[in-house]
Amino acid sequence: MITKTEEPGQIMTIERHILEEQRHHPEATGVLTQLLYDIALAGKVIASRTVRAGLVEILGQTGDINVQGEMVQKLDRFADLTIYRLNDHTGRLAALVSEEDQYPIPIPEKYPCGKYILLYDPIDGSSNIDYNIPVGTIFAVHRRITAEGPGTLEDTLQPGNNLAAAGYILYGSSTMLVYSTGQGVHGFTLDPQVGEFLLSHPNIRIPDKPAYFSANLGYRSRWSEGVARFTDYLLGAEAESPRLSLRYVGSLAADFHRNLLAGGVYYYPVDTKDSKKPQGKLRLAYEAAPLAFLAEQAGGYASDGTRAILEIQPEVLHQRTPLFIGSRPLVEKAEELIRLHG
Ligand code: AHM
Ligand code: MG
Repeated sequence: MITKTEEPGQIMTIERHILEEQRHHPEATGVLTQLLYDIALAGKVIASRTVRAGLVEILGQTGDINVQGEMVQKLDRFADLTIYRLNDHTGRLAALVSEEDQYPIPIPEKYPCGKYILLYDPIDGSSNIDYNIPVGTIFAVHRRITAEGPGTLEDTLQPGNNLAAAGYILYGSSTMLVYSTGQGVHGFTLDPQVGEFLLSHPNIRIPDKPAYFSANLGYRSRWSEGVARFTDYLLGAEAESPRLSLRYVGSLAADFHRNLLAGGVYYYPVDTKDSKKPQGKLRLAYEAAPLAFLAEQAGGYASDGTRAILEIQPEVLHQRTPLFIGSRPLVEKAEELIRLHG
């Protein structure tokens, strides 16, 4: 007779997976495990709302009131509040940083402060919401630098190399959560009937042979000579150019996810004709750095065109950066052409 422990077909929930990851760190206290689980819960709540995103205007006009007694909100505001409310009181965080808030968000005085900092973009690709195109949540977790008390700006301004964990939740044809604590990259798909994220993509590695490239070619005339040459290379201008297909969703999490699984490169360079944004569009702390962490964990690479994203020490909270991310040889090719041509 087969005993229960020998029975094949174990279901790996995200909770169990995070717990097993924790066992690789004997010094771990379980706080990070719980924090990641809180983020997964926020992902489930946000996912349940994304399917109603198109109804917001209609429901809003009818004065629909939600359980907190508030008017129905736009999805990005809802996602931002959901992540905050599931994390402000747990004693695991010293501060939060949201794309939606100018300053670090303190933990209310009535709750204890913890040892982690959570930085997040609640809805990345939010311009896509109105068109029913996938969007994502991107998150980054740092250990605080200061010893105790409320988190400080210094705690929030850390290079990607210090990350304790990072990941994203993709609200697409299914909802996926992909994360890393520095032990590889693991993907989970939300089973809407069970209401749980189940391991569907263990140990993701970027394939050696890339398939796609992703960039907004509408801006091509605004890019530097090096980036223009990189684009020509991807379009097949050189004999040794890879044969790639172009795919650009305009939601970083979605474009990154595709290239992570299929191999490829996403880039959002400096707009040389927009002097107001000398550093491109994407934010270092909660867009570029967490995805760079995942890319490197999956055997890829991320650069600002001259140096590794993970090495950049942020100077201000919402610092922007050019981003080239995905298969290592392609990102290094971009660096080479930028080095040669600017
Ligand atoms: P957001 O966080 O305000 O949504 O902006 C970030 C998004 C990325 O997800 C996406 O890759 C990029 O902006 C698209 O920008 P563009 O429309 O200029 O191509
Ligand atoms: Mg964003």
